[in-house]
This record gives sequence, C-alpha cells and structure tokens, in this order.
Amino acid sequence: YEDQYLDLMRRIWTEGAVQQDRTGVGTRSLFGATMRFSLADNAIPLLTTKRIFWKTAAREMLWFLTGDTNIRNLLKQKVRIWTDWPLERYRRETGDPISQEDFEQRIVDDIDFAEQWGDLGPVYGAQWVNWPNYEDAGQGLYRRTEKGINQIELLVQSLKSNPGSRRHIFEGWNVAELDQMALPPCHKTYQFHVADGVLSGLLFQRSCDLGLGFGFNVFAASMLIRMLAQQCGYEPGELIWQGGDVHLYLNHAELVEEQLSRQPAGDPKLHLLRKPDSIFDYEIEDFEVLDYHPQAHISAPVAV
Ligand code: THF
Repeated sequence: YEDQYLDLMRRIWTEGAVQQDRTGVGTRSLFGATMRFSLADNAIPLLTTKRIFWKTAAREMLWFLTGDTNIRNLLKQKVRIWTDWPLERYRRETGDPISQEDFEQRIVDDIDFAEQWGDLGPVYGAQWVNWPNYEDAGQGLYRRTEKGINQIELLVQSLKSNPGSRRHIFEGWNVAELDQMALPPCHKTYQFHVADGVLSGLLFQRSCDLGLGFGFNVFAASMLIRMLAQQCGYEPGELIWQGGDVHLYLNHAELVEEQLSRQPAGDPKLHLLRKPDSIFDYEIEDFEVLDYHPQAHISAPVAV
C-alpha cells in the first residue's frame, strides 16, 4: 500500500510544478490524486519508510471529536503539532520573542493566557460537533441556538438507520467562518459508504503536505473509520484518500531523498481494545498498534 505514496512522492518531486505558496517556503505540487488503503483484518496505513508518531495523530483525532479548538488540551498530552500557529500570532501581536517551550508552558499553566492565545478559532472540531445553527428571533433577526449541529452524532445515526444513504457526510469547510480560523481545514470533507455490511470512508483533502502531514492524516482518517465501524456494527472496508493540491515543500529535500531511498516493509495492524458506549467515549488507551517496525524517523520543518 505504501508504494502508492512513494510513487506519488517521486512524481511530485520530479514533475511537480514549482509554486510560491502562502507560507513563502515554496513547493512542488500536483493537482488531484487518489490512493486506496484496505482496512480489512485490522490493516492500517501507517508509513513504514519513516516512523510516524501515530499516538500523536490519534490524540489529535480524539481532540477533534471533543469539539475543542484550544491547543491547551493537546499540550497537556505533549502534542505540539498545533503550537506554531498560535505562537506566531502571539509573537506578531505582542512583539514578545518567546521561545516555543516557554509559550507552551504558559498555555498549560495559565488558563487565562490559554484562552487569549491558545485558540485556533472555529476549526475542525468546532464544525464537526457544533456547526453553528440559528433560530428566528423575530423582527428579521436570527440568533445562534445554544447548541450547534453535531455532525458526528448525526453521521452515526444515519450509518445505523439508513446504511444505503449517499449522504453520510461531515464537513469542516464552513464558508461563513473561514476567516475566523487560524487555518481553513485541509482534510475538509469526509464521506462514508456501507455496502454488504462493510463500511468505507473517503477523505477529500484540499491541500496535502505529503512529506509531513499525510502520514498523520491517513492514520487518523483510518482510525475514525474503524471507530465508526465498531460503533455501528460494520466491518471496516477501505480508506479512499483524495488530494487536491498535493505538495512537497522545497525545504523537505533531505526527507524526500532519504524516504525515496527506503523500501516499505511489514503490515502494521490497529487493534481497538474496547467498545466504548459512543463515538465520543474513546480514549488513547483503547488503541494499540502491532507489527509496526518502521525505519528511523526523519525530521523536517513544518511550514506555518
Ligand atoms: N501545515 C503544514 N505545512 N503541514 C501540515 O502537515 C499541516 N497539518 C496541520 C495543519 N497545518 C499544516 C498540522 N499538523 C506535524 C504533523 C502534523 C501537523 C503539523 C506538524 C509534524 O511536525 N510532524 C513531525 C513531528 C511529529 C511529532 O512531534 O510528534 C513528523 O515528523 O511527523 C496537517 O494536518
């Protein structure tokens, strides 16, 4: 399964168009790509040509499902992959050249500071479980209802009660709120499909950092399919991954050259150790990865 990934990486690195991107780093990119990964028999698309810290990706997915958008609860679990965006805003707006470590420590220690500087705006989780809903307040006015729409809860209900539906979708791209988000969603549309008791999922990602983010994104999406299948009583089928702008950052040359020189090996498995009462009750201890013997981690800078 990993050859699909390495082939795309090679193709982008050799044929991709050079783009000046939003971050100023520059990329090689290609528009439109599909990969398919089987999730049958506990198979999980975890890259073996470099170590992926899958627990970090799992903690991030569980954090999305809580609806939280503040990095504080990630940092409490030592998940640092979202720090750069709030940190950059803090430095820009205050002029304080604080180190990443000190900033993270302050977010954890000082709840008021975290509320002011640690929030990413209405990203992922906020839309997934609390999409804004409005009620008629009379005189042509509308006000937000106390609770928004929980797309994940509705998804579980529709998967159970109407498996043949072609509308098993949840969406992060809330057009009206994009400007309040630290970053508009990359993995933006999830669709699910049930056939013969087998649940598959399709993820559309508008923008994909193939060197860094991809390994996290496909693991997390696969884990979510497994959780949904378990909750709804289906067998897991496939993850179909679709990318819009798929790119390699130009400062990831060492990573790309090194990873393309390696051979994939092994078939990692993801085990769910417990069936929680609902899709919202999973904990990190409920997940176990076996047969994962990756080659060494390759570090690379993240473009902010
Ligand atoms: N922006 C960019 N440029 N790339 C991304 O992958 C990305 N994301 C999220 C939002 N914006 C993005 C953030 N997710 C890492 C992993 C995922 C991220 C951000 C950073 C990262 O640095 N991974 C390292 C270290 C992992 C660790 O410390 O645990 C790695 O080697 O994998 C894509 O969703």
